[in-house]
Amino acid sequence: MNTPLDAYWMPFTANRQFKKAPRMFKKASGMHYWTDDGRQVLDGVAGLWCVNAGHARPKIVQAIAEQAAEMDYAPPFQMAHPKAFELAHKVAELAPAGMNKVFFTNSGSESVETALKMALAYHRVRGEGQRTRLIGRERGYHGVNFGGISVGGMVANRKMFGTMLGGVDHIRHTHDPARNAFSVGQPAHGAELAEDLERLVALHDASTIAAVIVEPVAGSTGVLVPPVGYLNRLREICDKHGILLIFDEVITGFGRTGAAFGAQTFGVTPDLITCAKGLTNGCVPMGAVIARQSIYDTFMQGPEHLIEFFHGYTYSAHPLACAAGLATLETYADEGLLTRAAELQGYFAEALHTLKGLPSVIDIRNVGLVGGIELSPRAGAPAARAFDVFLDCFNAGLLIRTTGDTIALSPPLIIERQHIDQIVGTLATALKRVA
Ligand code: PXG
Ligand code: PLP
Repeated sequence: MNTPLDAYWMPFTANRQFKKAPRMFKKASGMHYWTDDGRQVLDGVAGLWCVNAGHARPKIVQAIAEQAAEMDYAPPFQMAHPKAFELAHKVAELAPAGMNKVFFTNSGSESVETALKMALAYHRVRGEGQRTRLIGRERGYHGVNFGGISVGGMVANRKMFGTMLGGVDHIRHTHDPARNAFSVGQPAHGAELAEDLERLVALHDASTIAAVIVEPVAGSTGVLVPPVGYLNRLREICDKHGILLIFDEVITGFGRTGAAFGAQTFGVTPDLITCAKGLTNGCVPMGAVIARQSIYDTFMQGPEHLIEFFHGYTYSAHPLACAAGLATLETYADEGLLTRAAELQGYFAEALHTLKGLPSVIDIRNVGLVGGIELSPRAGAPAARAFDVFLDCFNAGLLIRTTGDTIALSPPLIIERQHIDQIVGTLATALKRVA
C-alpha cells in the first residue's frame, strides 16, 4: 500500500486519474456540498439523481438517528417491523391507481433484477411459463447486475461481461437529433419507434415474451425524453400481446419529472415500476418494485403456508431505510416537492436553452427538472470535452454529471431560480473556456 488512497477501488471512476487529483466532499446541506478544502459547491445533480429534497434535511436526519437507537435491524424473511408496512402503504398511495403492492430492495439494480424475476415468475404461475424472453431498449440503463446489463443497452456496461442472460432482445432507442435537436420538453417525432416492438413480436412470437423494460426518460445514457405518444404506443402493443410493461423509474421516480412518477407525468401506467434513489432521498440505500394488484394476486395461490415468491434480500425493508423513507416522503409532502418540477420546468427549460449556440453544443434536452446538454466529441477523444467541462464547473463551484459527451443536470427539487441562473451561468462560462 503506497498512499492512503490506494485500497479503495472506485466504482465507475477513472481511478488513476482521480487518485492523482482527488475531488473530495466532506459536508452537505440544502443545495450545497463543501469540499475537504472548504469550498462550497452547488449540487446540480442531487448527488447522483437521488437527493431530491436536498441535503441534511432535519426530519430525515432525526428519523435515521432515532431508528438506529431504537432497533438497528430486523429480519425481513418470515418476520417484519411496522415501518415496512407504513412505507409500503405510503409508496402505494403515491403510485398510479391500481399499483399498490411494494417489494423492497436496496438499490435500483436490485429493483431491476426483482422486477425481471417477478415478470418471469408471474407468467409461469399463470401457466404461461414459455414467456421467458425479456426485451430492453438500446441505450437503456438498468443498473449493473446481470439481468440489468442484459436488458440494458449501454455498450461499455455490457461488452466485458460475456453472454449475460440468454433470451434477451432490444428495441431501438428514441434518440433522433436530425428531427428533434433542441426540442423543449417532449420531442414531437418518434412515437412510431414503439412499433419496433412489433418487429420483435413478429420475430420471436408474443407467446415467448415476458416483459419489456424501459426508462420513461433514459437518464444515464444522456437524458433521452420520450417522444410524444411513444410510451402510450408501447403500452398498447404490450396489452395487445399480453406482455408486461416495466417502467424503470429509478431516476424519474419521486418528483423528477413533475409528478410522483414518470408514469403519471406521461399518463401511461405500466405493470411494474422499479424505483430507488429518491425513495430515501439517497440517505440510506433502498429500492422498491411497485406491482399492480393483479400481479400480486396471481402469486397468492396454493397452500397458505408456502412462500409465494422465492426472492428477497437480507436488507429488504431495512429499518433505517424505512425510517429514512417515511421521513423523506413526509418532507416531500410538507414542501410540495413532488410537483415542484412541474412548476419550475418552464424557467429551467428557458434557462437551459439559452446555452444553444455556445461552442460545441449540438443538442439540449429537458423535462421536469432534468436537463441534458450534448456536446460534439473531440476528434479521437470521446467524452473528453464533457469531462473538461465537468472539471471546470467543479473548480468554479458547481457539480454536474457527464456521460459520454452529454452533460446531465438533475438538481435537488428544492432548487430556487437563482440556483438555476448560477448553474446555467457557470456552464456557459465553462463551455466557452473549454470550447
Ligand atoms: N435503473 C435506472 C433507470 C437507473 O438510472 C439504476 C437502474 C441502478 O440503480 P443503482 O441504485 O443500483 O445504481 C439506475 C441508476 C449516471 C448514473 O451516470 C445513473 C445511475 C447510477 C449511477 C450513475 O447518470 N442510475
Ligand atoms: N452470499 C451468501 C453466502 C449469503 O449467505 C447471502 C445471504 O444470506 C448472500 C450472498 C446474499 O446477500 P444479500 O441478502 O445481502 O443480498
